[in-house]
Amino acid sequence: MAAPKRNYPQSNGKDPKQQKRRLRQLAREAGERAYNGNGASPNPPPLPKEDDGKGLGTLFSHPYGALPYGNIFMSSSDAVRQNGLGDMRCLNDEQVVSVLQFVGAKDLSNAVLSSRFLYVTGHHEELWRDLTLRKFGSTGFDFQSSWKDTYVHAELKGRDELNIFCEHKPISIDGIYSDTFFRSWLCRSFALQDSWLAVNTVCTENAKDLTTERFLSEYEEKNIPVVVKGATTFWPASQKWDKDYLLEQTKDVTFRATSAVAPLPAQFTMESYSNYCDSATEEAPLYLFDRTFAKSCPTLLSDFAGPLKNSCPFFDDEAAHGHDLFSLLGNGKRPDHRWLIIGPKRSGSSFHIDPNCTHAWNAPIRGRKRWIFYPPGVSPPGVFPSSNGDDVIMPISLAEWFLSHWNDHVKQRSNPDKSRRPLECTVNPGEILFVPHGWWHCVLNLDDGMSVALTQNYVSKSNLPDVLRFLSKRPQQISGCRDRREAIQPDELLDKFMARMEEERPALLKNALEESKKGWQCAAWVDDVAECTVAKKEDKKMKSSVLERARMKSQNGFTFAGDSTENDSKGSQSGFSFSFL
Ligand SMILES: O=C(O)CCC(=O)C(=O)O
Ligand SMILES: [Fe+2]
Repeated sequence: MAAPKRNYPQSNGKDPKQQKRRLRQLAREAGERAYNGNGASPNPPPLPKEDDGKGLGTLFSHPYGALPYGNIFMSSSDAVRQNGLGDMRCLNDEQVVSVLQFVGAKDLSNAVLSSRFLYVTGHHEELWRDLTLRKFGSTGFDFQSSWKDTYVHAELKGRDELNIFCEHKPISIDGIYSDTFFRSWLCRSFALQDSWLAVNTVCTENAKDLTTERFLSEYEEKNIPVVVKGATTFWPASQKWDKDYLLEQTKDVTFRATSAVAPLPAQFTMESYSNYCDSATEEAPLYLFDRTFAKSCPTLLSDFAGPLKNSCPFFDDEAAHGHDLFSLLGNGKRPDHRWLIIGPKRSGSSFHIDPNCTHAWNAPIRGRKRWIFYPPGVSPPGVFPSSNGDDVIMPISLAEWFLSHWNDHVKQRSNPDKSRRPLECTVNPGEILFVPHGWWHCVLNLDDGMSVALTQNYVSKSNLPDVLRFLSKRPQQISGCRDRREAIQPDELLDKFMARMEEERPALLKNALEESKKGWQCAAWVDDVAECTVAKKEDKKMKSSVLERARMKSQNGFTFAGDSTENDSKGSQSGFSFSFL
């Protein structure tokens, strides 16, 4: 395993002997710290710093001391890596992490003791998250302040050793130059920039001034988003849903949370998920997207379902204007349509189009949400739908999208063709957002603690022609029913829906079928694949490099959006396959 002798750059002018002495000293100190108590460092890394007074904090240094690779040129050596990896040094850092993904908890714990570089690599949060989810994901676990502690805690549960369990404290190591570790850290701890929140181009209305007629004619029929202010302020949900209430109402219930980059979903109690939201820092946090809460926690449903009819009559499920036509299929049989969404700061939904050609509303109850919309048929930067629309590739996390595609996004704001410009807004508790069908959107949760929201998807008169066309032309993209036996399956959905419409709303059906024959009314879907905007020449070069990256990431455990195991619901965080075309 001995590394070959090499001359390392001496750019900082330090004496190599002195350097060696320093490293030996460091190793001795690290050994002493490990011996003296669970690896606790006498010099813990800097604590999170609130830098702008608005609660949008920055964690500014990597807890294990990793620096971007470029810093190596200011250093005298990369011996920490070379010596620490031995024969594995020919692998790049992502590959080293991939190798460690095959290692069990015991071996990983031993690996972290074998060198400073493996100490840092072996504490990569995602490795311990995956071990935890594989072993305890389906039975549940109490989230501690890190995934490693969570694993150890779950493993020791019920055993005497739990009494001597103490929190792991990272040791900051000199000489770790790694874009892999630094980028991942940046993506979980970046400060939310003021400029990301500065532009608000989505229309707004006051609930008291917005009649159903105006909502339908000015927004739903034109298929444009709108934020309705003061719409949910008096919902019992808005008044009551603090942490204690949610814990009380959800006792004995577990919720599923997923992340497109995690190998498996996790079952959380609300208490454990709340702890997770308070302390987890991950690039793509597990997002609680629960479609069963109305059944498992009926009080939560009653805290908004009735009041919605009064405060937002245009979203009333039973309104005469034919809102929520899928309800004719019957509860349980219809595709999933209602979700409780909870996540920590920086969690959210990567770019997607909502399922089955539906419209939606989304109401944040606790915590603000930042929304970015791209019009139907205009792919957001960094997002590549396949030409048949079955798959959507967004090989990076939501965090990395903000960090790396922001400038492209800003350019799109001044696209000479106004109809291709994105729209954006921050939605606050008390407000409700209309999400029209076919629009791409991504959502970032902005505030500390648990962000809690409700969302419901629907088919109404305005999108019925497109929905009928979608069910007939894109059956492979139908979602929200495949993993539930009682639900109507994709091959029957169109027939059963038309039959129920024929019984209950024959005139509406007749009209919609006529319209539907004329073609798609929303540019998100076209019949001729050649017309697909993403196939345009200028996108091609970019697309192939992104595909290559996505391929590499998928080998390293990242998923293609279309590969999501959650191909069947709205909420798999960045694993969306909701379709285009
Ligand atoms: O993360 C969120 O709150 C947004 C979810 C979403 O995309 C939706 O409700 O359509
Ligand atoms: Fe959505």
